[in-house]
Amino acid sequence: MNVLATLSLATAIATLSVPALAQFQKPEDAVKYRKGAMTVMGAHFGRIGAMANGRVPFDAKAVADNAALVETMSKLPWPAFAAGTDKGETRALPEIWTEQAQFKESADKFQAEVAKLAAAAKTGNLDSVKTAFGAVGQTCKSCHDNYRKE
Ligand code: ASC
Repeated sequence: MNVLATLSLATAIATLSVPALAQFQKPEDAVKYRKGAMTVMGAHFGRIGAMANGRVPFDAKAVADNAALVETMSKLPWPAFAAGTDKGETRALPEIWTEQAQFKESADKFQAEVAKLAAAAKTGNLDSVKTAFGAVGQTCKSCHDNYRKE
């Protein structure tokens, strides 16, 4: 095998097989990362909420832009719930690690509803946005109820 092929194979293997925590130097970094991702996501979700709830005038482009950001952000927190990141300044409950399949199912459901919100936002139809916004909010809430300390 030539050098380039060997290198690219090594890179591919490293990307696939490195445990999630290896993406972070220390467990605290993973905690900070996932909190940051949640904060940014919540900020953009909240801007849609302000329009869905009529507190701010509906602006279809702003909704679509914010929904696209929420969709991108929705993919980010999960690898940061790596093994060994249950300590420190976190409200994450131990069930995240003892019920990993259910936790993943909740995260997947959330991401699926966010994708629907982004699709609804592209139509520019306020009623569709309201419905999809509510469905996403339910998935936020159920995961927080089950997996986040008060
Ligand atoms: C938000 C936000 C959450 C969810 C949740 C929905 O805007 O920051 O955590 O909505 O409150 O129930």
